[in-house]
This record gives sequence, C-alpha cells and structure tokens, in this order.
Amino acid sequence: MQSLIIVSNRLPITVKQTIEKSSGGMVSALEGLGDRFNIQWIGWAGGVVEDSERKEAIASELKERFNFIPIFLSQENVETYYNGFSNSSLWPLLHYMPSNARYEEKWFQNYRKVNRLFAEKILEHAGPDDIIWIHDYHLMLLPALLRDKRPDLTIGFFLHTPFPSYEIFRCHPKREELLNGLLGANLIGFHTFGYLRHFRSTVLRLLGIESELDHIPLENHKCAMDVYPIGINTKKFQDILGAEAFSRRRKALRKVYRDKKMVLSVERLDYTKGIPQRLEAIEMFLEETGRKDVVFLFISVPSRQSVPEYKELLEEVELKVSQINGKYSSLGEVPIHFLFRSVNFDELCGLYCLADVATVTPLIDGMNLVAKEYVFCQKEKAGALILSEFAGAAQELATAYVVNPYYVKQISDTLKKALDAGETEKRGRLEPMKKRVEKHDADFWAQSFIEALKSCCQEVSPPVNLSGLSPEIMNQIRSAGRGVLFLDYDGTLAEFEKTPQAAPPSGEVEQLLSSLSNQNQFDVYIVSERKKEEMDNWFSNFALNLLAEQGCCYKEKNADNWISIRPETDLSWKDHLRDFLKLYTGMTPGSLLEEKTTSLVWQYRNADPDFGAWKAHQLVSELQEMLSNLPVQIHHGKKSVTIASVQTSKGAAVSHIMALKNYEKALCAGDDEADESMFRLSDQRITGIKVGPGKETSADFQCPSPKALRSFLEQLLEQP
Ligand code: GDG
Repeated sequence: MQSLIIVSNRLPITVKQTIEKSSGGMVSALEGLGDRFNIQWIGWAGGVVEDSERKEAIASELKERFNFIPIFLSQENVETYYNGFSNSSLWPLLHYMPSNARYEEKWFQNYRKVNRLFAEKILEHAGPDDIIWIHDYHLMLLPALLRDKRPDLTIGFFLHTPFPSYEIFRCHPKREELLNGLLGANLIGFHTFGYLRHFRSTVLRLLGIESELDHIPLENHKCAMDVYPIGINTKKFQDILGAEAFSRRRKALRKVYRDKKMVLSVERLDYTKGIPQRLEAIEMFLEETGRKDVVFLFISVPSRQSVPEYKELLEEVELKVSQINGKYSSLGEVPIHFLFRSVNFDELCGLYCLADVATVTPLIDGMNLVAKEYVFCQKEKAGALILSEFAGAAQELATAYVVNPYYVKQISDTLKKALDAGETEKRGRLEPMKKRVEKHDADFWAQSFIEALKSCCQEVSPPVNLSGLSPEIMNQIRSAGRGVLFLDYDGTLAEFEKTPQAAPPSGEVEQLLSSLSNQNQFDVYIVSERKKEEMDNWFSNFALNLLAEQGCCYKEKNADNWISIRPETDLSWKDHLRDFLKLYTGMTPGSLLEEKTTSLVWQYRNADPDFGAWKAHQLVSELQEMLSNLPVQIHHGKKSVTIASVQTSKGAAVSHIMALKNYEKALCAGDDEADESMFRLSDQRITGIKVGPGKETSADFQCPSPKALRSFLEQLLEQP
C-alpha cells in the first residue's frame, strides 16, 4: 500500500504519565484515508525531552501504537523556532498584524535548522512512491528542502492560516526564502481563494514568477495551487450528540443557565480573535439594553503564554471583563462568565447545543472551526451564529449574521437582532449552513486534497514537448547537408532578466555560445529584438551570425558590417508615435522606450507587474485604433510592446536568409509572441521549438525552460 506521510509541527498527542492521541479535525480526517494509504505522521512530540532513553521509549511507543514518528526539540529550538520565528514573527504577519511581528536573525537560523531536521527525518522514511503532506506555517521551508534532495517526491503543503496581501508579506525580512521554500511543493492548498490570490501576486511581485491560472511553472516542476476549505469532524460530533450520557450532561448544563439566554464564545486566547472589540460590543449592548436575562460565556483556552503579546492580551481582557462585570452585575447576576481554560469535549458540545447565540468575531482567521461546529450542533432549536466577515468560514457560511469585527456598534446591534430573532428566521439562516458543514467535512477536505495532489503528479507532459524531438529531428537536422539554427536570445537561450542590461552571456549560456561557435555542423544565427550595437557588444567574441532588431538586419560571423534586409522600408510612422509612447513612459514608472531601426519598443520589465501589464493593454488598444492605416504591426510580447514595420519580422528575416543561403533544414527556437512569426512560416524545412509555458503556439515542439533548451542544444552538438 502506498505511504502517506503527514508532517505537522505537533504530533496530535499529549505526553503525560501516559501518551494519549488527541482527536482534532485533522486526525479524524486523516484516519479516513487509512483504507487507501499506510499513514505515518511526523511531528514534534511536544515539550522538551533531554534524556535519550526516554526519547527512545517515546519513539518506540509512538511508532508501535500510532505509526507516529517524533521530532524532539531542544529548549532553545522551542524558544526560537516555535515561540520566536513561528509564533512571534510569522503568525502575526500572516494575520495582518505587522505591529505585533518581531524578528531575530537567530530565530530564522533555528527555524531553518528545525525545518532541516524535519527534512532529514522524512527522507529517512520516504519511499519512492510516497506522498508527503506538510501542514502549516511552521514548516514553510520544508517543501524546497525535500525537493532539493528528492526531486521525485510528491509533496503537498496546506496553509491553515490566511496568506496575507503582498503589502503585508513583503514586510518579512526572509520573505523570498519563505516563498521559495513553499514553491518546492507540487500542490499548495489554501482555505479561501483570497489567500490563493494573495500568494500568486506575492510570488509575482517578490520573485518575478508569473503564474498560470492554477499553477506556477517552475524550472523542474509545476507548483499547483487550489482552494480546500477545511471542515469539521462530523462523525465525532454526531456520535456524541446521539449518546445518552450526553443528553444528561446537556440537561445539567441547562439547569445552570436556566432563565437565561446564553451567548457563547470559544477560542484560544489570541489577539487575532477580536476579543477586546467583542467585549466593547457587549458593554455597549448592556449599556443600551439594560438586559439582565443574557449571560455571555467565554471559553478562552490558554495559548502561547510565553509570548509577551499573549500575556498582555490576557491582562487586557481580564481587566475589561472585570470592569464590565463590576459595572453591570447585580446580586447573583454576573453578565460575563470568563473561563481561562479549556472544557472537555462533552461540555463543549453541550455548550454549543445550549447557546442561543455564538459570537465568532475574529479580526482575521484562516477558517475558524468553532463556527462550523456550532452550526453542526444545532439540533432541537436553531441558534444564531454571529460571524466575522474576516474568518475564512464566512465564505461558506454566508447566511450567518455576518459582521465587521472592527465595527463595535454593528456587533452590538447584531447581538440584539440575533437574541430577538424568531425561530423561523434562525432556521432559515441555519439550514443552508448545516447542509454545507455536513457535506464538506474534514474527511471531504482531506480526500479532495490528496486526490488533487496525486493527480498533479500523474499529469502527462504537455502534448508538444522535447522528448519527441530529440532522436528523430536531431538526426534529421544533423544529417542535413546545410543545416541552420535560428536561436532567439532573451527568454530562449538565456533566462529572462528583470532589466534588459542584466542578461549578457555568462555561465552556462556563455559555454553554449562557445560550443556553437566552435562547431561546423550548422550555421547559427542569434536572433534578437536587441539593437545592433548591443548585439555587437555581447556577441562579438563568438563566431556566430547575428540577426538584430526583430529581423531588420543581420551580420555574418567575422564580418564587419550589418546588412539591412529591406533597406527601402517606410519608417515615417515612427515620428507620429514617438511622443505618444513617451507619454506612456512618463505615466508608468520603471518603463522605458527603445528606438530601433525599424521599430519602437516600450519595455515595462521594471514597472510594477500589474500596473505595467495594465498600461500595456491600454497602450495596445489605443495603438490598434491609431495605427489601422499605417504599415505597422503591434506585438505585445513579454513585458514589452513592439511597434514594428510590417515588412520586418523575425519570420520574414528567416525566410530571406533561408532563400539566400539555400539551407536544407532549419531549427528555430523562441519564447515570445515575436518568435511565433518564425514558427508560422509554412516551410517544410523549418522545425519550431517554443521555450517556456503557454499553450498558444504554432511551434512544433515545446520545452519548459531556457535550461532545457540549452541541454538539448548541447546534445545536438555532440557527435551522434
Ligand atoms: C488553525 C487556524 C483554522 C477550542 N476550545 C476548546 C476546544 N476547542 C477546539 C474547537 C476547534 C479548535 O479547538 C479550534 O479551531 P479553530 O479553527 O477555531 O482555530 P485554530 O486552533 O487557531 O486553528 C484556523 C484551523 O487551523 C484549521 O485549519 O480553522 O483558522 O488558525 O475544533 O472545537 N476543544 C475542547 N475544549 C475547548 O475548550 N475540547
């Protein structure tokens, strides 16, 4: 049976005198996968265990009883990796709270170390076909660490928190490393489309990598992204709600709160949960209504108390609760019952069933399972859910009483409305939510993620690819009497750089150009949109033919002069357009205008990627209207808009040279819209290779990256 290795910061266990498995949503969801996979779980056992015999004993018990593999952390790692980097640096930032985020260099070093520790442990256990499913922000570097050692692994990553907008994520000192870490995965799952959208735009803005609709094309793999809202462990709730003992428990609880309407809050005491704002809303409610028949019960589970912000929050909340209680209590009547502890599962379910209203008003929350659990537990009567629009759950539970958690008056007014609502209104709101929660439970979540993860790795390569090209075409090209290669430069032979000046040949590219210069099997043309002078500067050390400025002119190797392909071209249109394009350059910081012999090129590689693309579309549509009667063509290429004479194109230049030199066979490679003119030539002698992603191409073959093309060309040059 195939192995599924689940990896999370903590193993779902509590180690006390004995070891007990805890039963959160994830545990049961994953148990549902047990029929199809041999499930192993790797994570921190919790606490600090120094004694090596004790470590061994724990490890062997965990392995034997649950198939769990523990990671042991030192005290220092707990402080730096866990309390420090994960909970004081990443957690606040992922939750839009940069003012709570702190950073120490040492925290990151240890975060990296612990991620490596996880990687080593996984690699010890991962077989060739195993699936690895990593959870959450504690392990953001792990996918790339694994990919680096084992490119064949199937790696999924699920983020349980929000992914914030680029403007927030960019605050983090290690933002690029974190993103690159995540991109090692084959599939990244988010709770909502909003988080996915932010992730894509952050990858574009920080790493300059463009995404396709549902994936990010990378050099050696595809990183798919999708939305998988987590659900609750419905079976566990169902079992308890049906049990006889539970109904007794619920009756007992009801006695405690008889004659009262109960408003329930359940959460970890965390600054993301909007507790101070909710307390203010309660105060306003009590002030305005003077109601004595409502009790507000808070179950605030202690959390991260060694992080200073959490201690401060506790003090703030306790102070506010005592102020409100001091002001609005009467003998025997206390409006807020604040429990700073957890309750057991039976009690929790009892409270869910009993509560007339649940207030779930986080300032931001990845999903929030309490909202879903409350909905599921409404059986005999219909309770009302007040839900923050900033909880991921609000995307699915749209018929709740949705509030802005920052708007205290709105929460207070909604409390009044929810408490006074009739059964019909509450049922009407509840039923669609219940249906959703019942169907899209934790099991559904895990199954959908794993199915998608499996299928992203089984995907066959795109229909046109180089694997078909290698033997057959290589031989044809090699055996042709007169063979020629037309090779575009930027984005084809060399990786596309952020600035046009940053791409002179170096490293692997330089080596390949030397090999191409030192062979005599084929003639080689470097084809580019670049200016003649630039091509002279960059390529004069190589014995290669050059074709510059989108096919306007060429220069044979070892020759001194450039030869114009169509000297009589009409270029009067350039004077009409120059000033107009300069306007766009002024409006778009980072863009520039390049003037070439037969073309004008507006480059926006350095502009804000979204703004640049937006302006480019605007430009193209204006140009299409302006230029309809002029002898020009417009190309919207990679980060550039080219307006060139109709008589000039790379395709026309290739045709011209093919005829002139009477070549028998040609190979054209390019990555961009302008290169399509070579691929579109209806000439049996020509084979086209499109480099990079993108489905729309007239090329015969496609290869994923400049690196892949270089290695293909190296092979081509080797003697068969
Ligand atoms: C992270 C994300 C996302 C709470 N108090 C008691 C108790 N609980 C249980 C609840 C619920 C769970 O804890 C809390 O889940 P949440 O989803 O609300 O929040 P986080 O723990 O912060 O979880 C969050 C989640 O991951 C899943 O992806 O939804 O956004 O932050 O199941 O029932 N359980 C018991 N006693 C308590 O006093 N027994």
